[in-house]
Amino acid sequence: MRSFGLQFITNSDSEDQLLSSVRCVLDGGCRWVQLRMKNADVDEVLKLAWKVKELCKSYSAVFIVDDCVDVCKQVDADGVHLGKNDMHPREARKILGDSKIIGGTCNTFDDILKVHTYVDYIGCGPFRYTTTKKNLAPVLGLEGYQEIVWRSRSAGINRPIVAIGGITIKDIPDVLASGPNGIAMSGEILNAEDITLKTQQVVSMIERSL
Ligand code: TZP
Ligand code: MG
Repeated sequence: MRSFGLQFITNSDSEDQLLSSVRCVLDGGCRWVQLRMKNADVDEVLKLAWKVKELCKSYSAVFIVDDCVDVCKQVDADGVHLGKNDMHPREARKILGDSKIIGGTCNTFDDILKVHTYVDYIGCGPFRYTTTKKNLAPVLGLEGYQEIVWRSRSAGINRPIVAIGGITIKDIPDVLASGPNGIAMSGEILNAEDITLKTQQVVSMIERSL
């Protein structure tokens, strides 16, 4: 899988806000969107998934659905992102086949050992404390990434590792220098006064740092 640099993760329960944020990040040059709706039921996720899929398609952006393998299949999204309490990527692979992107959350090297053969990328974090996710695993910091990425590469595991959790634009050079191949972000972008401009800045910072 080629690296898409920035994965934007939605974080809104309001349809208008969510769709507007997706439009803004796409306008700002983000080409990898994850639909994450933690407080919504599956019907709401499905409804929004159709809409976000169309938006992503019009920008040739990759569209990933969080948690819901069925929604991914139903709307023919590009892929699904699975946490440690979701369906195991092995099962998801059976359902979705090889053409879909499967991302898996890992907080430790042992987590990576368990899923790396079934996933296309590894979401690895949290870099630091964030309020965007509940039940956060212990923070990794730069040293955590250095160790996890080094152990993975030494073991011949070459899946892209995407850093996540409390990352700000200023962190990007150091986080990427510590080993990960991409950055997933929510709050830093959504809290900006101008989401499109912030996305442009983040995308260019990632491009300069990779
Ligand atoms: N998984 C680990 S941290 C996180 C998720 C979904 C939240 C990322 O959002 P933010 O606002 O960039 O910390
Ligand atoms: Mg999940």
